[in-house]
Amino acid sequence: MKSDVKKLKILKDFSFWSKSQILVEFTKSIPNMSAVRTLSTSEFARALGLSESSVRRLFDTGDLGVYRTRGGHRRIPVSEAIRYVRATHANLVEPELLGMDRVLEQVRSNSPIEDMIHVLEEGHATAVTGLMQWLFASGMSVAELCDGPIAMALKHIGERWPHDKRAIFIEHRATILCERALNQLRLSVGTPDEDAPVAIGGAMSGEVYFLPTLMASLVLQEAEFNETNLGPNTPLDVLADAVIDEQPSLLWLSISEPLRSNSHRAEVLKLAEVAQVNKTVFIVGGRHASELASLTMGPDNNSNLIICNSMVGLSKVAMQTAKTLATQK
Ligand code: B12
Repeated sequence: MKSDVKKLKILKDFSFWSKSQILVEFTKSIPNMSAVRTLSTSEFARALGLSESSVRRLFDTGDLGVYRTRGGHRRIPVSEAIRYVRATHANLVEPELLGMDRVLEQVRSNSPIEDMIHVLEEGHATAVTGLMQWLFASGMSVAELCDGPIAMALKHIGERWPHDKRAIFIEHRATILCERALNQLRLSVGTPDEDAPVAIGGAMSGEVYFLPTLMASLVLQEAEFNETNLGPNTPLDVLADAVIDEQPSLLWLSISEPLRSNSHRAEVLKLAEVAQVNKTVFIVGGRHASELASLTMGPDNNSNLIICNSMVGLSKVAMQTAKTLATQK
């Protein structure tokens, strides 16, 4: 396993920020650098098997984001190192320097889902974060990571030990560990331009599940939207007002709990109407989103309301929306 990790090669090609953007984004996205795990020039060089002079050239050209300590030393946040590895298809010679040592100790199989189940059940925060970063650095998109290893592992955890009171402890802990790791991953995804299209979303009143809407926000960040996640338990009229006030290009709603009544459905329909009037693409997903299917059929068909069951689907809709907006400019 260890040698597989060491030979890690990035599989896919992705476009990333311009060089100058990287430097600007850095300081914007990391307000307190002392709280962020960083690498020295020599550690980064060792991690990627480069010479220190090559790394210094990357600083000079702006290909690698860096900041200086008060003492004038250059430091590279781990999130930036991961972004660089993913963007350039670089080999990771010493992944442990990027905090992936816990992953090497923890993972047992060649299946990301099995590995995710293992680290979540064990409850090791650094291993969960390390595994997600490793999969992301290997070329998996945030959407694929969410639909695949994370959602599948949580599904498995939810089905295990139905009559064991420890199951609730493990479920709560796994959810919190995923939240923490996804927020950590956010730093490697990067911040879209200020004039990027806007997306707003959340989950409606009564919803406890916070991961689905957090995932949606991260997927939209990856699709280069300026996203605002209002989280679970958001009244639908707050979302409607947000559509009117903020004029987002895309609105998302996650429905993980059964819709309790027809009035609940009617509220979503009202929101869909507000979205349509404001030319906002409205995308609804989640385990119980299909209960809205009747709204998208029949004479009241609202063409702006899309029901979709995956983060990969959300990503596709977001990219299509961005493309359409670009042609309208
Ligand atoms: C973690 C968890 C909890 C935690 C929640 C912590 C929190 N605050 O978030 C706690 C322990 C509190 C909890 C409580 C309960 N839970 Co629970 N829980 C889970 C678990 C294990 C994971 C949920 C999760 O976050 N999954 C990750 C998300 C991202 O996956 P997802 O919801 O499938 O979303 C995917 C798609 O739907 C889609 N998607 C989602 N949103 C959106 C939005 C858009 C726009 C798009 C495009 C796509 C999209 O993409 C996602 C990624 O692929 C699930 C198991 C499972 N199958 O998911 C059980 C599960 C949902 N829980 C269940 C149950 C029964 C309960 C309780 C009733 C238990 C009890 N007896 O008290 C309570 C009810 C709480 C409530 N008030 O509703 C059942 C539900 C069964 C059913 N018929 O619906 C499940 C399925 C477990 C099981 N197999 O029985 N739970």
